[in-house]
Amino acid sequence: MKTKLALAAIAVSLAACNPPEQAKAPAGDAAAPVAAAAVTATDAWCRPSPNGVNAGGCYVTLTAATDDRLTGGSTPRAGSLQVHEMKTENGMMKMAELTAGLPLPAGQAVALAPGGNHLMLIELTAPLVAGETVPLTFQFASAPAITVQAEVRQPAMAGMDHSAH
Ligand SMILES: [Cu+2]
Repeated sequence: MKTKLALAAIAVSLAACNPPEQAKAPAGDAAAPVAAAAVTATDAWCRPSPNGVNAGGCYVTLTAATDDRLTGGSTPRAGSLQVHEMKTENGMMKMAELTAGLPLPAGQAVALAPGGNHLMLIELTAPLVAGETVPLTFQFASAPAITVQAEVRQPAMAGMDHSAH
């Protein structure tokens, strides 16, 4: 587990070393390799982390241009960022890491939202406080990594503060 997270962190650092796609793609160079189209991220936000809890849930909607997969991510605000799913076991809602990643079918907006698939920030460096902004970097099987700014805010629906996320 530790090793895997460390490797994921290394992969993120390597990806971060590459200049942005637009900067390095020479127009009209037929010999250039075909760059994987970027994934679009919208409505990134995080729930304020409950008192004393060292983890937080974040959400985003991702749209891939071609079939892709969200394989993981990172944030300077936490030790690790995992992709989780919610599933029912013996009548209980439980969450589990999507170790194989989350499929992103071409052109389809895939929403990570409360009660379903979500991003889990583990080992927060500090509590997530409403009003602040958290940078989240996502890695994909094909597309280049992207970084979005997630706003920390209460969920639109009140009265769900006791759900895990
Ligand atoms: Cu979770």
